[in-house]
Amino acid sequence: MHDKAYALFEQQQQDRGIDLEQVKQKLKALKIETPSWGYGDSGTRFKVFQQVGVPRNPFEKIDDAAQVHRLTGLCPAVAIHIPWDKVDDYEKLKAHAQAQGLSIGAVNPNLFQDDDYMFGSVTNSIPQIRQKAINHLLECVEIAKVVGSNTISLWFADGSNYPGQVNIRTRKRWILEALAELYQALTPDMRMLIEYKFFEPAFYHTDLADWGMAYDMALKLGEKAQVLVDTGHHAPGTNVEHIVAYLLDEKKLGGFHFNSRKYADDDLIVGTINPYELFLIFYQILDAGQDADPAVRKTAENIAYMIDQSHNIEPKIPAMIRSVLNVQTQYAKALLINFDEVRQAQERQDVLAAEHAVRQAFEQDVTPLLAAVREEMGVPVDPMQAYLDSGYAEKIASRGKGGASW
Ligand code: LRH
Ligand code: MN
Ligand code: MN
Repeated sequence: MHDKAYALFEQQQQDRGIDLEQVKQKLKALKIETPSWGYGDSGTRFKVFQQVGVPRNPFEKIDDAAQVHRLTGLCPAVAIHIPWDKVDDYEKLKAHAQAQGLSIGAVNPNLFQDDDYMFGSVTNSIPQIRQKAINHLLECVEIAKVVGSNTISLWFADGSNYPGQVNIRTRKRWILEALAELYQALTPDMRMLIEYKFFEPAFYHTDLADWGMAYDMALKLGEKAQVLVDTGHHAPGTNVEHIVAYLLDEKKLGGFHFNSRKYADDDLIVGTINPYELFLIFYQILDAGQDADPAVRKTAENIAYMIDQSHNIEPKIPAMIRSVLNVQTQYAKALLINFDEVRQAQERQDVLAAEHAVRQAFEQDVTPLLAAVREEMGVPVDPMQAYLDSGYAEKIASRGKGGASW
């Protein structure tokens, strides 16, 4: 059945001028990091529902991430958040991951859940609190060294609720000062990713509110600082793929936090609300991957793809599997764009033909392609069904309720 469907698909793509071997190679190289916090209990400000089988500690979060990787072949790294994933022995955490074929990915400092940070962390007007926040950033570099991670992923909740509450320019300087100290502490193979968000938890101003502010910081800091685009961190209507293209061209796009949003920073399963946006993001990345400038191509190849989602009512592991499969699907579709056709239409200024060339790839059914790729990768053709059949959910039920939550 697969063979027949694949043979037809192969013929169709050949007729469209697509090199399927190259497409398959790229699909096999796709890596998506999952977040440790996506396996724990989380919710909204109204309620955190406790689910059965939720990991009780960072080691069990890694076990669940390993299960996602075993079934999808897509997720060999797991991001950690400190202190949510604070342990006494980080060597042990690294070894625990390695024993299951995983590595520890981005280390995320947490500067938003300590009482001291009520009025800001690195932007607090009290110097001792700013220092405490900087010390935490430096501590995360040390943790990254021990767990073998080369990425520090930063997001600051700092902001204010009312006009006049703070001095925006002074805080801008403090945030750069803190980032510069962190930058100095990075080892040569490390990079720092600066994530922006326009609101929440602060509702009047956020110190790093948009890609321009994050870019400005990254530019001032140097090559090892890049911007992280969390797809949920934009005002409705924002053209995220334009931001992606701009940052790629400036060699400043470092990573993504993929998730879906309908209204705000909803952190829903990736690709469930606007899969076309995800496809168009990959279109920009693949286009930059063919740029004449090798530095742009290198930037496109070094993007850290990460999931950042929280589950309130969803079962955690299937929700994560759904997300990574949706990323894989949209990436596969973007790989089917005939870029020569797009370019030629652009040169002719043929608006409709250019749009058609892009959309046509989105409309392809990639099921046979993904089945073939999964078979060749030695993972189940239907990872979700394989999870449901695996007995893993029944096994972890013995953890009971009341696991880790943020
Ligand atoms: C902030 C954010 C950031 C945090 C994560 C838990 O909204 O996207 O990446 O680290 O959520
Ligand atoms: Mn994020
Ligand atoms: Mn977020």
